[in-house]
Amino acid sequence: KKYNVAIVGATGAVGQELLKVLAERNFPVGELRLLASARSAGKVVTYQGQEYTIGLTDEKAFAGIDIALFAGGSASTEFAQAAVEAGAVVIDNSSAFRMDPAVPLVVPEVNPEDVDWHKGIIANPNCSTIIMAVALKPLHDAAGIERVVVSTYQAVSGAGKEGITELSEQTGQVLRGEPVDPKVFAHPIAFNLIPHIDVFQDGDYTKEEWKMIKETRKILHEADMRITATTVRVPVYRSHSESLNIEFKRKITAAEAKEILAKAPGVIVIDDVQNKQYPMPLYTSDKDEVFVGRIREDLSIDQGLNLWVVADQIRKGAATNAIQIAEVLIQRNRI
Ligand code: 11C
Repeated sequence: KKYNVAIVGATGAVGQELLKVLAERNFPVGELRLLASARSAGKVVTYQGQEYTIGLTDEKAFAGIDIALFAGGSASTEFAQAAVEAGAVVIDNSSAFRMDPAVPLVVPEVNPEDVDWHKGIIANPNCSTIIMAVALKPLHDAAGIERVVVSTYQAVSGAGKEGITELSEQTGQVLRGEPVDPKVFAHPIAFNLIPHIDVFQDGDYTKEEWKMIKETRKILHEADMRITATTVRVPVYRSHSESLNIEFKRKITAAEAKEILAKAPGVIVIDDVQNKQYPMPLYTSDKDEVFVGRIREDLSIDQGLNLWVVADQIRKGAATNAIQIAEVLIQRNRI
């Protein structure tokens, strides 16, 4: 069976990646409908040797569509409901519905069964949340997580194509001794780190930090899990990195954790410190897995582990996860 698929926001960083991942995974696409805002509607793009004219996203754009992949942004709030009313299942990469109790928030390696209760919309979590959840889940199953301290090192492409342009331009400007003029980020990002992603909210945490806390609790079905986060933008094009300090209810050794993670779905362990082997964003980009290394016991507490986790946030953090959700929907007969 084939499915008619719409991509809303087809020209952005996530939209383009959705197209690549659909093709790579041989997703059973019937009709492919590429949609965007008025800014991009009418453009012609070539995909797998065929030309597609980008259509305008509006209420009428979803007739006959089975799966609507929303790449993110305000289109979700405006048009997701129209897509559902037209009979499509929406897989939404924006933050609009993630914390809605009536909407499943799904990472296929962690909580695939949550797709079963969808009512038309399934939310794709925030990229840094997905990457952390894939690494936490097998360890939580093994030893019970008591508390997580996470610090992120997030690539500029988390802010879209414009983030990449800003880092490239500023790097050249700094090297030439010219002044820089930050637009996408609050401060210069070339040769700098910015401990500020998205807007500041309660307790002086950023929205990105709150997403990591609240979304992880929902995905793991642990409403009270103690999690604290510091999210930082770094001058890297692609792949988010995360330092995790995890306290467990039961003792788990580094050797046990390595064994568990090596067998965990969607995880690749790269941890050979003698040979300087650990995950790095330069080498995890364009890959679908979550890479884990520097697995060691936290010597400051009795039952703790430290991990270094890296993954391509446009792939596993967005496009790949969304298409895996669509695959789970098909496997579980929920479409
Ligand atoms: C970033 N995590 O790296 C953000 C981008 O909620 O899907 C993704 C925002 C989201 O800037």
